[in-house]
Amino acid sequence: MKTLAIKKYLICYFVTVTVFSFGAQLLAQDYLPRTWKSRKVDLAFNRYYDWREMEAALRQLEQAYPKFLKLKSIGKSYGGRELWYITINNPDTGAEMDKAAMYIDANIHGNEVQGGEVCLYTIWYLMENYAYNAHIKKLVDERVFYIFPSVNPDGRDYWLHKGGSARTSQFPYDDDNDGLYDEDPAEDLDGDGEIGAMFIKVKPGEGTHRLADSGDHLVPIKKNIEGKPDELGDYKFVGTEGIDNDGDGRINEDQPGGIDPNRDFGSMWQPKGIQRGAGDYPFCWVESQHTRDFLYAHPNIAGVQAFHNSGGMILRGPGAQLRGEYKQADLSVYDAIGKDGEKIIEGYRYIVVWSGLYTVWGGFFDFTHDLLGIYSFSNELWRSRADLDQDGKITDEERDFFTKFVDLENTYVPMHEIDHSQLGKVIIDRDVTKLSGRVPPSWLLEELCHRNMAFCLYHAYNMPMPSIKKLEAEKISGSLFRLKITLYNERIMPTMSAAAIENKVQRPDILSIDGPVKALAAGRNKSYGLSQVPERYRRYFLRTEDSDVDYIDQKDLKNLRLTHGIPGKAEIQYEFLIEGKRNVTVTLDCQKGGTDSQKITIQ
Ligand SMILES: [Ca+2]
Ligand SMILES: [Ca+2]
Ligand SMILES: [Ca+2]
Ligand SMILES: [Ca+2]
Ligand SMILES: [Zn+2]
Repeated sequence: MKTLAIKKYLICYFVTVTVFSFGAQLLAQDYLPRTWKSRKVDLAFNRYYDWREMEAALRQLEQAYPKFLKLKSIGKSYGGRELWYITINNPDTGAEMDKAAMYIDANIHGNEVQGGEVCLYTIWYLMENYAYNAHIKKLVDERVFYIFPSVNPDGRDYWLHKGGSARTSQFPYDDDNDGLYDEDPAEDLDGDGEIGAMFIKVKPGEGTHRLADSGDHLVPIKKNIEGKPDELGDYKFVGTEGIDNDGDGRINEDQPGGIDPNRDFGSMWQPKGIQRGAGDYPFCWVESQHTRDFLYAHPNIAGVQAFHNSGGMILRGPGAQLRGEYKQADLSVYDAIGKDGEKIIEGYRYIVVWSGLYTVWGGFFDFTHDLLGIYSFSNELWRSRADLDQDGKITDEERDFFTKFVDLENTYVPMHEIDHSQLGKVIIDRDVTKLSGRVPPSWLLEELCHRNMAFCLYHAYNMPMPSIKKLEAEKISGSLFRLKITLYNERIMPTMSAAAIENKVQRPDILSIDGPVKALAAGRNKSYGLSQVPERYRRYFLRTEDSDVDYIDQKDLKNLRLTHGIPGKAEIQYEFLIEGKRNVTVTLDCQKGGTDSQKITIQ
């Protein structure tokens, strides 16, 4: 009997594991809260995923949550990798295009990998918590998410597998202008997956470096105030790890690729003489063509986040001063979200690219803000935790202490010697592996994922949420009626950004009346609701002050174009002069925020 019982148990267990993919270990954890106990997909967020592993994780999530998740590709990268993305939509609460959508991408710079894990965490977290967390449920029910864990998977895999320089696209590019393309890549000569720095031993005084006092790594020699050496160096830096493949006397001077994909977008674009890393023309990179086409096909996108590293920044545009500052109405939206972002992501600063970082021409979020009218942020992920006394500066001593006694030298690579085919005995020294510096140590990755996801969710929550609040019909005389329509947008973002209005890049919202009645005149009630609009939001409201002029001249008054959209956190009212006593359906149709319909009987 005992054997039989065990067999039965094993069969049940096998079926459970196969059908539901529950981890064996989780089954037994009855003491955990239900949010943990019922997890369907067990993913680790203290590690990095290469593109094959990322695809497997995304498929696992899609299989566990088929109702909400769809895994698709927008096309292939230059290197032939699929550009995967996940759509999160609850079909029970409406069609995808009928809700405001949040677009999140990562890793456009191939070496800036951890945004990929933030994306994966976001999908995983939203799904695993949907059934238990009312706020998450509301977000998933109200919004759509398009999540791209890497828009440069060629660069991601190159960096994870080979190391070294992988910021750019992998599209061939002649960095040193010798007519040859990518002819001198770095080589991982010692096979440790890292591209280190190479040094040769020289006579004292001829070197750039010396042995550190600890004796286990090299440090640059100190220089005096005139820039002259203050001590004798006996190790000379000769280049990054690799050989001189083309015999031009230089090492690793033309590595794979060279076009900076985040200088390739067709907004404030400049050629390479002005903007280093630019291609021959905007959108010359196949990956950015795919991204652009996806964005064009999804006018429901109201929020954009593009993850980079590093430095701990919540960046907004513009990328260049020449663009001029954003309109006040847009600034108040950016400020409201960005400043709260500083609270959500500990230690990050909300800053403007050109003034707080550096000038960027042809950057992704200039394109999404200016040419698509989308409120766009870009987070520079990860800020070192080695500022132990929290005075805002990290000294060498603090860094060494952190590495040794907090990170426990997880990323430490001892200095070592190799035989170089061209240079003889060469010292390779790099202090730390690639999984440090620009990315967090593994044990801090999950926190980074969570906080940055939380910021994206805050951004997504504050996308427009327009609705028809009230319909009233007043009889004027006979079959003439005044129809009053009160519209409400309960969130911070307006349905149309000032950039979208100014650049005419978004179809206006449409307020339509469907039914056998005539609309003789229509206009916005300018004085309506002004006193109810909080002082700080009046600027959104006042922005629409000339909109009645736009639509009164319109030929088709039953489909009113609200050319200034609906301001954030505000109510506005439209009035129609209607002839006819019938049932009518009033529909508000916003590209960014969906549709709302209500019926009224006019009598
Ligand atoms: Ca070359
Ligand atoms: Ca190159
Ligand atoms: Ca190496
Ligand atoms: Ca060379
Ligand atoms: Zn970057």
